[in-house]
Amino acid sequence: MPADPPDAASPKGNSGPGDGVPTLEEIEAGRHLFAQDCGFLGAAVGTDRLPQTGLPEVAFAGRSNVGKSSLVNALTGRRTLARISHTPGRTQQINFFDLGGRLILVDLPGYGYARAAKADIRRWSALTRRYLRGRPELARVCLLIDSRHGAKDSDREIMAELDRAAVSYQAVLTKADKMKPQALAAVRRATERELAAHPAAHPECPVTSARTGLGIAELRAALAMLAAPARGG
Ligand SMILES: Nc1nc2c(ncn2[C@@H]2O[C@H](COP(=O)(O)OP(=O)(O)OP(=O)(O)O)[C@@H](O)[C@H]2O)c(=O)[nH]1
Ligand SMILES: [Mg+2]
Repeated sequence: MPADPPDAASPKGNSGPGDGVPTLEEIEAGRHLFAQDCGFLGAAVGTDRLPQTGLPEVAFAGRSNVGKSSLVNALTGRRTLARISHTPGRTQQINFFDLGGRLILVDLPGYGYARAAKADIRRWSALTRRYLRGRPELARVCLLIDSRHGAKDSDREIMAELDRAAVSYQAVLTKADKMKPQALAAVRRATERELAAHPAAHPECPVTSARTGLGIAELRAALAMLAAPARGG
């Protein structure tokens, strides 16, 4: 088996938001944004009206238990902002968080949890799909993928839907602390290869751990590029 190539910067360089390796300025902009106050704005369930903020939104999607709520907490440096659970399917509503009046973080219910009641699955997925399809404010979906498992068919369904809706998305590998470096590099390569076939997907797939903080500063930098400018300069 050939050796894994070193994790070098993308040869394409910074070709767009979230691509390549962030500069120090971008890392600092991300740190600054995510150090702002972050408050719970509200939740949507069932056929609720979705809140209107006029701010760009970044949504965190992925299978149940993949680590969506944990990633929101890690990004904002708060342990208890988004609820974390040992029970898959915990987040059953769309939760909106306001980050410094510049960016809305959206914690979505998970999909693909086999043991959840059918009615629950229908309710979550109808709400989540409605949100993902028809949300002009939605600047980016972070599609979280457990690095131990790689992309599953349920993730592929969501990718296809995001492609159809022309919603910009990027895959983010989670729970990297559970993986050996070589296996992690392999799952990253496989995921990036798969993303290359999806028109609305960013080509790079950052590796993160909410537990160790790996990749969090870089993801903050990528997401800060989507935020509204700070008020008053
Ligand atoms: N080792 C490790 N565990 C993690 C990490 N992120 C999340 N977890 C654990 O994974 C479980 C699920 O995390 P959540 O953040 O609740 O996952 P979720 O995707 O929001 O789950 P649902 O809301 O149920 O869809 C919890 O036990 C977390 O502690 C990580 O980076 N490393
Ligand atoms: Mg959750």
